[in-house]
Amino acid sequence: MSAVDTRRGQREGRPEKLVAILFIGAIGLAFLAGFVRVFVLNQDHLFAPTPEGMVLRFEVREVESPLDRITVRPSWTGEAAFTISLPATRSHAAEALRRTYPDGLEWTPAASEAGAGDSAVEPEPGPIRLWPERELVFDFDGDGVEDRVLTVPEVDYGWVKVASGADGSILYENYDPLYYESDERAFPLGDLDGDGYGELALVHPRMDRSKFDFLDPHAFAHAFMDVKSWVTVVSGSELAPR
Ligand SMILES: [Ca+2]
Ligand SMILES: [Ca+2]
Repeated sequence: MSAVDTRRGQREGRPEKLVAILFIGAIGLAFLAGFVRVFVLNQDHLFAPTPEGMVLRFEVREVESPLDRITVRPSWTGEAAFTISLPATRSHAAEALRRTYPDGLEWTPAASEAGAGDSAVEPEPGPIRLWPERELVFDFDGDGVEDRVLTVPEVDYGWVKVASGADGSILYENYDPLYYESDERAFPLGDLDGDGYGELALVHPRMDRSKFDFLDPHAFAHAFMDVKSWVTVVSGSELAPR
């Protein structure tokens, strides 16, 4: 074979090589895109939530079991404050975070407030947990008529919707992806600051799934990222037409 034939043969082989390189490159890009989608873009639940009308946001520890419930309730005595109750888990005692509204500062309640009716560990942990009924009505839009938080099965898991008591229209909705097992996401707080518009606490529980479920597509990211929960407070005053 002459030197000319060899060069021609090399030139004829180039298109096949190019196709093979492009093919492998396309597979690589597809894999990268899939990786980005599953492990980066699909991890938005690991970042701090920003529900519409948000006034306050608190970072709290992750939940450790589907039975763990984060609850929020307003001051018994009518102060502009509320209590976030975090459940007892294997590694944490139950705790209560008390905060003022709208400043979000630490709140030390009066003795009457901190009495028997205000257990920081409500409900007591035990084999059977009885959770207090949530108050589901409050005047969110300030029209003088009590509005209602819809619950499962009226809405799907993960959704919070507030229906107007006046005409049944949906005044507010918020969705949080179901990376936890509780449907109790919304806790009306009444009108904490007395401006006529109701406040609503939303819980955003997060669980580190890498500890028990490696088949879950999020478990991989959870193993490398710090999983936290959040509690936010939204106000009807932030949503009212101005
Ligand atoms: Ca209303
Ligand atoms: Ca208010």
